[in-house]
Amino acid sequence: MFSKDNLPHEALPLPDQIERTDAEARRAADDFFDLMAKRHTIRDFSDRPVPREIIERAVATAGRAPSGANHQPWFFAAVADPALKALIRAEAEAEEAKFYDGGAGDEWLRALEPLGTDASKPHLEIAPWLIVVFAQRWGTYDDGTRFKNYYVPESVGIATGFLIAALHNAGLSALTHTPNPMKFLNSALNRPDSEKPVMILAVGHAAQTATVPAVAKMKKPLDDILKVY
Ligand code: IYR
Repeated sequence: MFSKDNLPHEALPLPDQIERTDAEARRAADDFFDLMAKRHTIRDFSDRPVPREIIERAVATAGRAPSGANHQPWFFAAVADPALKALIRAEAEAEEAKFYDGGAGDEWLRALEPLGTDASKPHLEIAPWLIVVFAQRWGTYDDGTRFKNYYVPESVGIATGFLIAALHNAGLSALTHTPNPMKFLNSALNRPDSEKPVMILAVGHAAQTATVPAVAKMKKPLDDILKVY
């Protein structure tokens, strides 16, 4: 992280301003809705490789998200190495086995029934990439001193949303996977204690035979999520 010691406020004219008429804006809003409405979380991945450059570009897009004090408190570990994916799968499945064996509690397990999930996670090896999202609880300057980060869960959540949208825009599918606890990812990926694993995104092309649970198509109507004042 760059030092902010000698970084006074300086106002730049808004770069890259996009000018649209209301009609153009409406069309753009509709087009983006149509694109995003076609995004589905899947668990059936093809083993078709995905070039590293596409993953890099999508993570660069995530890095354009807004963040508390612009501290960008995120880190993404992109894993293609089969041995490392196998290790992550084994560790995740060990946690998931306890979860599905009752650790989650009845209400949570009932809530998951329509999804049809269980402790078996072969997709963690089949998907060509696993992107592990870390939240940086605190940061360090280049000289090693610590600084605070702000609104970390919010910032990392927004960046992860950018990432999922960027992957989808590139024709890739993703699964947001959150084994609990995820501390094993720090040792597997050699990340410092300052970083908290937030989720694993399995990323790749959907298998031809991929399915989604019917419940996933039941989205709340706009009236339930928006009130205009
Ligand atoms: N982490 C488990 C359980 C799970 C929890 C939620 I909340 C989901 O939306 C889906 C699954 C698993 O991945 O199976």
